[in-house]
Amino acid sequence: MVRFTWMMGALLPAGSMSRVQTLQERLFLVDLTLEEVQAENPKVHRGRYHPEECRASQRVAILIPHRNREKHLLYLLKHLHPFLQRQQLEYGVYIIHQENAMAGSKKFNRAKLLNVGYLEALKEENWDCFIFHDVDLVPENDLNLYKCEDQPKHLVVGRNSTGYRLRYSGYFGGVTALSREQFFKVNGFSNNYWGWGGEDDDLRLRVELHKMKIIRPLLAVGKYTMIFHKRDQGNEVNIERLGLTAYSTLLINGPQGLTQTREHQAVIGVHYLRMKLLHQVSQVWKTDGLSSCDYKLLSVDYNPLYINITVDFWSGP
Ligand code: UD2
Ligand code: MN
Repeated sequence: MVRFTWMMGALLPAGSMSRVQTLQERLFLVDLTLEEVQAENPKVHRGRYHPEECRASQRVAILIPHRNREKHLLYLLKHLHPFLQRQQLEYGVYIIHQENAMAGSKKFNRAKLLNVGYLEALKEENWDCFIFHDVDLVPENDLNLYKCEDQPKHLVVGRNSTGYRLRYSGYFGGVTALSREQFFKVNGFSNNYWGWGGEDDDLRLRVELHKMKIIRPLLAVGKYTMIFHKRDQGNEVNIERLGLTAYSTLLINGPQGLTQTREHQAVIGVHYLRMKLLHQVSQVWKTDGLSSCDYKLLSVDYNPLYINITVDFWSGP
């Protein structure tokens, strides 16, 4: 049984105390247990739910990449299940967990895990829509629909930790919704992004290359609370992807400087990144993605509130 002893104050983002406080208090109860969340969601079986009183318009798979974030997962499950049920969705929640048994594969690979989630989930059900979902992002508005549209959708317009603003115009991180066909068309994510950063921009470029247009809900609708966290071990900034400016900062200030100004680095690196990646993506998207996603499937476990897929990867830094 997992018990949490977080101080509430540590979870509260500065500048938005009163409104977020209510939400955080409701969501992030310090003594919450998985058993309690299960008891609150009796209609979810083996990670899946379908509405009884109507037929859902889409079958939606929620894919959550995961390693060492059990607390966040618990809080997300608590909030997401009732949220999805209020939207009368037919859905399944998949956790894709990265194990590190094999030598040389210690770095986290969010994008590759999400490719695995897509491939494995389709073995169980012909899901219409896929939601690629960070474990630490909690949607604040029920009108933010977890379903796919005729164009790829970016659902995180703003989050508490960045002042509820879109970080930059091409931003495509956090939570995205692509139909089975849209994701297949772009050959999924690249498998080559080890560590933090870049994989979301790469997916955006794939989408744009295929003449699709990213859509977003209104800012008031696309609001999220990100549960406070520091950078994980094994998910250090992926320097190659950050671009020249960020790299020179690294040379001047050392890795510590880069870590401390992560958000800023991501923004200044993005122009260089855009050109560099666009150039590469147009050449490699066909051979780097779903079609080349090799992994070792260690287990598929059915928990009451989610399906847990554990994988290990052969290569990586
Ligand atoms: C941003 C993006 C995220 C991704 C990342 C760069 C937002 C809201 N999110 O997240 O989508 O593009 O930058 O890679 O902008 N994770 C683990 N264990 C780890 C490391 C990561 O479970 O050790 C998972 C987890 O689901 C987490 C996600 O990967 O939410 C993204 O990692 P992060 O939360 O550390 O990075 P963050 O918040 O900067
Ligand atoms: Mn995060």
